Amino acid sequence: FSPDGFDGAGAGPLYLQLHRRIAEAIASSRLAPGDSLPPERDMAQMTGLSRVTVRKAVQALVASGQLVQRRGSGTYVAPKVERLEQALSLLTSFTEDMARRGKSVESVWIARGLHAPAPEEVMALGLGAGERVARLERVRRSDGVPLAIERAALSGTVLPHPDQVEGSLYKVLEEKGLRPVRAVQRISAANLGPRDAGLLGVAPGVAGLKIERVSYLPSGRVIEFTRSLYRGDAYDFAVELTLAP
Ligand code: 16G
Repeated sequence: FSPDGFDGAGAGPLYLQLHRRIAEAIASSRLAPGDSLPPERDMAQMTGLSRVTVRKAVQALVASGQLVQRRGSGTYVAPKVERLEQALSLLTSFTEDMARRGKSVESVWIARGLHAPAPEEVMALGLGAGERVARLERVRRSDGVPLAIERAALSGTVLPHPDQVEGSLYKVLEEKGLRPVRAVQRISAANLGPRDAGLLGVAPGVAGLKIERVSYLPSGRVIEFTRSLYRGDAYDFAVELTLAP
């Protein structure tokens, strides 16, 4: 972070010049995942730029997921995402998947509540007239890294208190004797919009995987309609194929 080379004239806004420098340091591993950045005040002093300019550069790198900020402890180079291979043919929950890998699970709730259903929720869940929908919206993280945004919808009759779901949804369903036994899943490509990208700590516009899961009870009744966005840089979905008859 030397003061050399910042060009007030031709090379674009100063904050973008600093942004580029930090991004290059990360790309070339001069700054490694987990390394901490000097405090804003020190960076301003080292570069001869104003604190406002330094803050703007750092915030842009936080928004694109290259840096992470922890309240009270500073700014760090974001942890490297290790790609996960996920079997596509097994009906498991996020909690079970991570437990099997020996990884932690954290969920950051975005919203939880009962609502008047959207037409597609009425269709997917087969809701009756006047029946409400329980929506659970959360960012699923593992070992501190955000991996997916999940927006689950269930019948409000099945889940009258969505605000009481804390950890695993499938565990709650299992306790009610409503664990799904079959599901149909659809995966498609999606570029992440600014809001979803921000929630996943990646740059807006990068590739994500949109996954829709409709899960069924042994009776054939639909229990869950979940729309998720998984990070494209974190997941490989794998399935075994057999010869077509
Ligand atoms: C999985 C499912 C999701 C389900 C969740 C329950 C996909 C794409 N989605 O992430 O439909 O609601 O598990 O997880 O696999 P939980 O029991 O940990 O809450």
